[in-house]
Amino acid sequence: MPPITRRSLTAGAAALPLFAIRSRPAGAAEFSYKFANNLPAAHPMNIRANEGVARVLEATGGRVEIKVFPNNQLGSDTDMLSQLRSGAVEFFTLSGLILATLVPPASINGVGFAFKDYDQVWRAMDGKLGEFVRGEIAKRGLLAMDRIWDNGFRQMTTSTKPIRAPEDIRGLKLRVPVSPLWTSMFTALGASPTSINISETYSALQTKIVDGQENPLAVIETTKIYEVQKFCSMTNHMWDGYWFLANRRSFERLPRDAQEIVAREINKSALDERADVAKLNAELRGKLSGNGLAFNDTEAAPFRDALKKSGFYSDWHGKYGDAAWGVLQDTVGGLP
Ligand code: X2X
Repeated sequence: MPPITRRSLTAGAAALPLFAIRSRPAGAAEFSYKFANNLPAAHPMNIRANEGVARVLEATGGRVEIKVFPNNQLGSDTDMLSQLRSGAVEFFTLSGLILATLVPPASINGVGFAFKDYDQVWRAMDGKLGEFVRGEIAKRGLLAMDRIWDNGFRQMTTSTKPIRAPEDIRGLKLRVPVSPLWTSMFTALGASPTSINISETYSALQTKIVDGQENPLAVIETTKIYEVQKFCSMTNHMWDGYWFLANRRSFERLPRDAQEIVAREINKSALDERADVAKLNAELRGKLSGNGLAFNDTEAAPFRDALKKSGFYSDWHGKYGDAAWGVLQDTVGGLP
């Protein structure tokens, strides 16, 4: 019998698949993936995502574990998008408007004053417009789950004055997310927009680097932005949603049945989250008033006219092209 050496032991172990399987610590998942996002743990996105990943763990018999990293724990949106592309995180939710820094057509749902209500939003995003954008995302090595998650209709807040009409936006030092469409739209309205990730927005407002920002009420509440703002003007100036993105290589490494389970459960959570956010955005006005924000309503028409006069719609129509613009108009009707 040959002497037992380290070498023969290792070779023997490698030949025994059972040994390899057993070498996983007891209870550890075969795939341990990360989902990173920019919203506080209390936002419905994280609450529903936590439920979704628990269902994935259960339905895969413990093989697929997805850990949720909320609240920019892994960095800003800009950082997390790089991490997603390199595979350092496997999943990440990002606004289509910010994703447009990589996939330009993905900002199309943010065209100012395009959507009238949620009925139009879901018809477009669960229909042809969403399908078009997901196709564009797929061309860049990323995968988007079918159901987009709700961020919401966006409202403007400031520490200086209410926004009642387009003139009130002129000269306003406004935080916008890092995204060409946002910068273009608020430049067209005469503001001085500064691109700042959400992770830095509270302190930028607190230290008066900027005087205002714009977000759905559910974000204004969960990020506590209301603590450093005085006015909230209900402009509903665009609808914004989060694509649930996967690094394609990481996703395709999962066995087929696990891929299907992940997609099914994440898409289910998206629908749950949509219901929560719509409800919250409808209820929060009362709560935030109680916290000291002064609310006012606005009419869309003068803002739309101001954007039209500045050439905003014709510029972006040109950038997206007739085909994509036509798909948007199929749901929302004629744009200016
Ligand atoms: O950065 C923002 O304002 C936020 C949280 O709404 C997005 O992710 C686009």
